[in-house]
Amino acid sequence: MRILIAEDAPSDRMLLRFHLEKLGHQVIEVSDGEQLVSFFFSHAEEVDLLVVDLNMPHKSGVQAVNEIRAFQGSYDANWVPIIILSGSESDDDVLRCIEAGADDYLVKPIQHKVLAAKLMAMTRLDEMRQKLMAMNARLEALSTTDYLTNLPNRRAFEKNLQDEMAKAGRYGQSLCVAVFDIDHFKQVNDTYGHEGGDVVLKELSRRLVSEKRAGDQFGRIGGEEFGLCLPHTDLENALIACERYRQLLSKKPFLYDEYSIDLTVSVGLCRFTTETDQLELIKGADQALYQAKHAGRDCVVV
Ligand code: GH3
Ligand code: MG
Ligand code: MG
Ligand code: MG
Ligand code: MG
Repeated sequence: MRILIAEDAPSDRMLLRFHLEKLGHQVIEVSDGEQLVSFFFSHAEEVDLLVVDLNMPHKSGVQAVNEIRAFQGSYDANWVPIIILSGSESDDDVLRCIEAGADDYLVKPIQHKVLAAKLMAMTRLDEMRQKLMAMNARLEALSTTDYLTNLPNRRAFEKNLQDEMAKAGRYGQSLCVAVFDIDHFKQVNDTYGHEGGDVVLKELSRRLVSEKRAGDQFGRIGGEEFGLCLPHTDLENALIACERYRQLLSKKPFLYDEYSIDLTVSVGLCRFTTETDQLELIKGADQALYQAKHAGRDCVVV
C-alpha cells in the first residue's frame, strides 16, 4: 500500500516509516495538518491509506479528516481509509475522530503488531469498497444497455433525451428526435426465424452506430424500433441526417447464413420546441412515422 503519514514529531515519523516499510508499504510523509490536506487534494489517486496524528500544528488531525471526508463525499473513487494516531486515551477523542470520518484510532506508543493488524483490516475494507464500486458500475451498465444490440435501452435513451431537451431549452438550441421502424420486419422473422431477425437487429444497430455523427444518439426503444436524438440540429439538417441513415440501411443487404436480406426503414421526425414535453416530442415523431408507413414505407416524414 501507498501510505501517507501526517505526523509533526520527527522521531514518531521515523519510527512509523520504519515499521511500515518493514511491512512492505510505500511511505510518503507530511509534517502537519495543512500539508496533509493540500497533498491529499492534489495527489488523492497516489494514496491508499492515511495515518494521521491527532495533535499537529496549523490543522489538527480531526480538522484535516473533516475536510478530506467533505471533499470526497461518499465512498467515491478517491476514498481512502484513515487511521488516527494519538497520545490521548480519552474516549471523547476516539469518538470525535471516528465521527469526523476516521476509520480507526490507535494510542501511542504504537505497537507495531497492532498497527500491522489494523492495516490488514483497512485493506479488507478497501477491497470490499472496490468490489462494491465495480458491481455498481456493472449494474449501471446493465440497466441502461440493451442486451441484444448493446445500444442504450429505452430508459437510457429517454434520460439522455430529457437532458438534451433541458439544454436545448436553456441555451435556445435546436433539437430533433426521430423514430426508426423496420419495414415488414415480421416477414424477416417469418422467413429466417427469430434468430435471423436478431442477427439483422444487431447488424443494423452496429451500422447505425459506426456511421453516426458525433453527438447523435441512437437507442433501442422497442422490438424493431430505434430512437434517434439529434442535438444542435434544425429540422432541415435532421432530415438530411435521417435520409443518410435510411439509405445506409437500404443500400446494402444484411447477411444471415447464406441469405442476403434486403431491408428498409420508415422514419418519423419531430422538432423540439420549448412547449413540447418529452411525451409529446416522441408522440410527434411516432405520428410522422405512421404517415411514413402510409406513404409507402422506406422514407423519412416530418
Ligand atoms: P411495419 O412495416 O408496419 O412496421 O411491419 P412490421 O412487420 O415491421 O411491424 P410489426 O410491428 O407488426 O412487427 C414487428 C415485429 O418485430 C414483430 C416482432 O416479433 C418483431 N420483433 C420485436 N422484437 C424482436 C426481437 O428482439 N427479435 C426479433 N427477431 N424480432 C423481434
Ligand atoms: Mg485508492
Ligand atoms: Mg503531534
Ligand atoms: Mg414496430
Ligand atoms: Mg416495423
